[in-house]
Amino acid sequence: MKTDQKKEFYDKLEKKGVSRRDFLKYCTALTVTMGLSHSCVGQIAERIEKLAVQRPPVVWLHFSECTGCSEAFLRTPDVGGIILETISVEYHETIMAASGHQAEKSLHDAVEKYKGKFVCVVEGAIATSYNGSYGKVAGRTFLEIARDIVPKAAATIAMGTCAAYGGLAAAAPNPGGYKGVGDALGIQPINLSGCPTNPLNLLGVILKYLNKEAIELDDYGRPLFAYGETVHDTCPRLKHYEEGNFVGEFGSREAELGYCLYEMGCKGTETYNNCPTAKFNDATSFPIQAGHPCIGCSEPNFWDSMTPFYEES
Ligand code: FSX
Ligand code: F3S
Repeated sequence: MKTDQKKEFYDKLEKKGVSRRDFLKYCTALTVTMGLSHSCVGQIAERIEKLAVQRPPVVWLHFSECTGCSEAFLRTPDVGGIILETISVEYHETIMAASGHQAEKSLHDAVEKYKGKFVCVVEGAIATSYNGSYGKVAGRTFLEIARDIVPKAAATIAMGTCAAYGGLAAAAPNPGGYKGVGDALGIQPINLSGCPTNPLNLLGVILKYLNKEAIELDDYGRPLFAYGETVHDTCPRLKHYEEGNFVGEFGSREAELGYCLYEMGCKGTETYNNCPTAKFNDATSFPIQAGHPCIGCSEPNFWDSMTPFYEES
């Protein structure tokens, strides 16, 4: 990477309030998230710098969801800022200035211009019953839009549990026949489940993909680097659970965090995700650290299988 390009990249980040030091902090978090050793932090930083020159085109589709997955990265100034400097978002309904016919035109133009080259990120579930008539944008059903655009992409990422497995919209009785992108189209996208997805995992997948590294998936289509272990496996409260006495060593991080929440109905033991290490809100915290049991949000059908979230005792 040329020095002036590098400088431009860091200047842009600086304007977004992300210092070089912050950048390296997130490269370290990403390195851990990707299961690499600390000695790889420099390589990860270089890869992101290179990406910032390539800026792969991304077409981001919204179907049935709450936009929480977009919010999770847009509201994290640091990680979100890095993502927005390393990809070129050609179409994204939440952040684009255009609306109506103009927005439709920009979608069409982006797909034609980058046909076979863009990464399609899908957020939200797709209605399949009654020819998909439960969900439409600009007169076309989600199903029609997905069938038209997804095959033209170089790769498809299902962002969030809704896009991966149907999520909330697919909860029983699911009259609209909502499904995840993979099931609705009969393809295998990269499923980044979670309600919402951790933005760091999106960055990790984009890095691996552009580096032409194989992305190993689990049985549910999730990258093993991020979903290879349960939340429980890496939970900072685990010590209490293992010792069975629910008391951490005085002064230890575990003791500060408090007791294991298993008895409170925490689903961390059956939920695969890297929340305890990747964390949310620019690596500030995650549900269990904030004192709430895991509700299993990255598992298929969690709205049906992990509920009720609360019960009167
Ligand atoms: Fe679903 Fe994401 Fe939950 Fe919301 O898009 S995974 S409802 S956080 O926004 O899709
Ligand atoms: Fe979801 Fe559990 Fe992580 S609720 S955000 S998988 S701790």
